[in-house]
Amino acid sequence: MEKSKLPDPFEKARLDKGYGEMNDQDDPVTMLLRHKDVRKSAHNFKTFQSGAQPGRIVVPSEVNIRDTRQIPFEVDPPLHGEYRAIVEPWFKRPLQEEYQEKLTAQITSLVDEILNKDTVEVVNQFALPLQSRALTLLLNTPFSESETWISWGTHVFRSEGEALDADKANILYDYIDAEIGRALENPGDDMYSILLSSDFQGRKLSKEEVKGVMVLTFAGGRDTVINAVTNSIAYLAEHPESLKRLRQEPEIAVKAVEEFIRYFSPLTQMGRVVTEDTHVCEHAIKADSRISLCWASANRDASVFENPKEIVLDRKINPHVGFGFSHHNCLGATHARQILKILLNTLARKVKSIEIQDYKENIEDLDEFERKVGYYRMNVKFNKLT
Ligand code: EMZ
Repeated sequence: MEKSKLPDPFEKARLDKGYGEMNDQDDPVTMLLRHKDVRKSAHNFKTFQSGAQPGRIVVPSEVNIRDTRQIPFEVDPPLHGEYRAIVEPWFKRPLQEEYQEKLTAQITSLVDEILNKDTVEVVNQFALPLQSRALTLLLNTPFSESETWISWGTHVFRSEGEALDADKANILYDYIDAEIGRALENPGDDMYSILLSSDFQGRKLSKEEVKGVMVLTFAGGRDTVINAVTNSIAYLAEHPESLKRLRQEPEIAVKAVEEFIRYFSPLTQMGRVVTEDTHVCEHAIKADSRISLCWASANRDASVFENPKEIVLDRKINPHVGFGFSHHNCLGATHARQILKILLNTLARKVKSIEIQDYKENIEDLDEFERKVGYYRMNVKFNKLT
């Protein structure tokens, strides 16, 4: 099998019964596997809520390492929409030309850097710095901050081999508290200052609310972006014809990004807490238990996607749910899409071929299922286009 393949562990269960079950820290999860059920349930915030105890909709649950409610992620409508309206314009800035120019400059310089090396460990020497540096643009903070964030590794709540790491989480909380303190004392045009001065229901956002948005911003787009970048490189290594096609038809990068997000599904699933006894796929679900919307499974649903196991670079119809679905769709998606598009175009312009030397896969243990999400490490050699 190709090394860059991400197999679909859900196929049989999706076809047979439509759901899977996993135990997560004694708070079991019924995973919805079909595209139709995932979308329908994502809409139904009354029965399937996000605004439960902070951390509970995440799988693995973060209730033991987090009290701060992530905003707008862990809030249900109608309040959700009010918060979202405040943060949305800020998260749409990556559409601005000036923003994209800065992002292009960052990515170009990183690609130039790796082209001068013999071997590159893609996760830590490329994807992580790329994500952290780009985050300085999203937060509008000094570039030098990225050094601190890089030192935290690929996930702010997890370490390799450890699903939840409370010590690590505290480093993030302390950092954000300090930054909020700094912004209060000395406001500027960074994201903390902008949020602290935002009007919400006739008052300013509180420190705790701002912290909630910031924790989401640091946590939500980190391992997901890193996995998307690393998986893209693995794919291009094994598909030089795609690299060539992107060079000849740079305009297809927009479609390629969507297809990569569908195929990689960087976030496997997101939970909801059930508010009343109900049924999914003829399976009874009790109030106060958890379900999950399994984006990764929905994105391989053959009743929606032709050849779901293949990457079709310019797939025409692509209603993937890789960025979630409905009102909670990914707030960082605009930023993530720009990063990936610029990355693909930059690699196509500068790289002739990529050779994978060795790697260690990151496999999620979902009880009934095991899912490859990316790599802990991947050593590659980039060959320059001359
Ligand atoms: C949460 C989540 C958001 C969670 C869209 O996903 O991402 C996870 O990586 C974090 O651990 O806290 O932010």
